[in-house]
Amino acid sequence: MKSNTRKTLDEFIIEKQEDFQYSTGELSRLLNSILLAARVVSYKVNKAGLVDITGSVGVVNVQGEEQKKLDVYANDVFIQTLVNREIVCGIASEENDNFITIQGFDNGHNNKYVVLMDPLDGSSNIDVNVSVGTVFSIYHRVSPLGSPVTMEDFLQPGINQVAAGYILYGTSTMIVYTTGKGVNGFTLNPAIGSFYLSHPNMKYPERGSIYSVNEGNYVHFPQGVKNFIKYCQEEKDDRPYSSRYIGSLVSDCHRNLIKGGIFFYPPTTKAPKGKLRLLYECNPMAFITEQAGGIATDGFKRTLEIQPTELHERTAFYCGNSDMVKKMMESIEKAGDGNTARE
Ligand code: AHM
Ligand code: MG
Repeated sequence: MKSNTRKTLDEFIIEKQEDFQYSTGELSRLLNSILLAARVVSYKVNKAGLVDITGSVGVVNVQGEEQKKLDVYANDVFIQTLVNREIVCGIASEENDNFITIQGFDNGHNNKYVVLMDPLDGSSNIDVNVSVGTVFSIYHRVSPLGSPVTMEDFLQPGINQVAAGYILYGTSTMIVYTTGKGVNGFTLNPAIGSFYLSHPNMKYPERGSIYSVNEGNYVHFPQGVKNFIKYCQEEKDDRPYSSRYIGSLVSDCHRNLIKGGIFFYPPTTKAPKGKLRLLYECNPMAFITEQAGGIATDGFKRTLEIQPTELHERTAFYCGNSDMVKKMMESIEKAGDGNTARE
């Protein structure tokens, strides 16, 4: 009998086919397309520093080739892979102002799914050799099959996600995803190009002991958030907790999922609604967080229940171990100054 850790992602997807809500194989093929693009991006990320991928867009290098920032490159790779395979009817990306409409092979609009993604999150970390990630979200379209996608297909609350995941380009490349039946993580063997099940059924530890926030923004945080940080630093019971912040959402959340902790990006004066994007970053992370037994909220409301009103909408975001997120919410409520940044 094969051990779990030897199972490839392809084998896992085939085995779990019946878990997929609309089990025609289309979602499996879509996930496989995302994996293909992830392998290409992973290869390129690993060569950062060796090739001209940290330069600015529009600059022509000595070979007469256009230099591309890695986030633009990743955006192109994911979009082209999905467009070429005609597997989705629309894509919205953090890198693009508007969503893209994709016609199927028959020139119709008969694909069921839309993908929303941040192709390379935390890309400023690339120049200093720190982990970055891709975050993606998959929804069933709400507009009728056969017609071009509409804004309503993309502005769905996160609760409607059919699948979501992230790819972490770290010391190894991993994909962690959910289809609403738990969370599983797979690690890429770069020599073979296959992802292997390395983290089955991921769950937050019972208690968290890490808090992750950009504390440089402390003076601008709502009072409840400040009080929570002070609570984490207090010498009492199992505290003080450890502060860990990479500044790369995928890496910070991934570490907290494994070790137990809370990640938060509250509103600041510079970003009064928070910095992170509801559709591309928070919703997929919230889906994974909940599936792993954690909580994701804007401070008051479950992230997955927020009704988006625009593609690039931002939100305050608190996610991680349920004990820690509950404590944060209590602290925000007790302070009574809402979720607003301080001047
Ligand atoms: P980006 O989408 O422009 O890369 O920004 C998102 C990133 C997240 O990965 C991370 O959590 C956050 O920005 C860090 O922001 P800050 O540098 O303000 O702490
Ligand atoms: Mg981002």
